[in-house]
Amino acid sequence: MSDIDAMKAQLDEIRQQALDAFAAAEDSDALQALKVKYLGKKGELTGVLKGVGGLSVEDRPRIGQVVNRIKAELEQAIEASSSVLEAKAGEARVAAERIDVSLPGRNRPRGALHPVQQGLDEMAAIFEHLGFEIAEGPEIETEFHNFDALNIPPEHPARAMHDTFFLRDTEDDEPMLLRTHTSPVQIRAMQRFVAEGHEPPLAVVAPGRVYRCDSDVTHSPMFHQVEVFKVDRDVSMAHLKGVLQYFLSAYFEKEVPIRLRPHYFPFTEPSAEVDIGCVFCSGKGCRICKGSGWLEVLGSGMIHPNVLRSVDIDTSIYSGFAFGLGVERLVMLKHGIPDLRLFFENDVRFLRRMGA
Ligand code: 2NM
Repeated sequence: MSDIDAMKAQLDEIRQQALDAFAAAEDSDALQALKVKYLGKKGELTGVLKGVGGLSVEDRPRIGQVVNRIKAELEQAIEASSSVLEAKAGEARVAAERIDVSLPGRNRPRGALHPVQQGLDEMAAIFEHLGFEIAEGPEIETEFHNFDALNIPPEHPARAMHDTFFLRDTEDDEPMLLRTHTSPVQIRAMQRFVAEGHEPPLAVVAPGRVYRCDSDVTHSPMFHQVEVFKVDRDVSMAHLKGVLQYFLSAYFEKEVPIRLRPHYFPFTEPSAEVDIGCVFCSGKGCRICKGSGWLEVLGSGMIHPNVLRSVDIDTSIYSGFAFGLGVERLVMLKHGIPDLRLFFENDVRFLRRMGA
């Protein structure tokens, strides 16, 4: 066999191998690698051309022609294989992404506000409607804001370790505690108001978490309060009673009778506990109201002059009313919830039934 025939046979061999390999390529990457292997600068076809020096001058262009023809053919074959592979990849993608639009949708269960949060929001909204400003403050408090400023003397039983969670009590540090009511928020609101140079009227509602070292069937060591006060010239018990009447009827969404009974709080004078006509028996007397026809719902009174003095409000000009209530208790009465512990168990069946 002449040199040129041997070369042609070799080229044909490469051509056939390449065509078989292209047809067998599994993806575009494999095909790209084969393109380099056969048609690249250091590829098989180029390799054959290096032997062209041993041919006669007439044979060299002939081999050149053969190589160019095979090159063109292989390039075409790669194009064709490439289209086939791309089409296949496309089909695979469509198959993988296929969705059955006739299947029922996957429901995301809707979340709901905790019933205590709903109660807080409803109560705050009623007071906002009456023109009270919402105030918040720290849950970790000083003895001054939680006790002294509220006319609660050092020997008062509420200060004992029994009721208050003290956080720090060293010789050099100021003792810190978890607030036992939201009144320190009221004190801070009054202090800020005075420090900014304003003169009353000032009307504030303070909703929030409070802590007492107390835990049984009707007491949780963490619960929520809403406290309200108004300070102005000539504020009287009549204003207190009017606001209470409006608030309690708005919250219970019906006209509820109220009554004030004399009581004692260190931070108010005079002080009164407030009852509503029993919402379960309409005042006829039942198990819930223990036959009295009344339910105790909150504590109230006229802000003690010592409290106003502690925040530098002039008691010869101004007076104020204040009251405070336990949110859990009011939410329980409104919705007939039988057990305080339901609020803290986070049983989703309870939360969902109360959901809003
Ligand atoms: C209550 C009962 C009576 C009260 C007093 C004040 C403040 F800071 F203005 F003096 N805030 N809340 C108050 C008064 C709270 O809770 C049973």
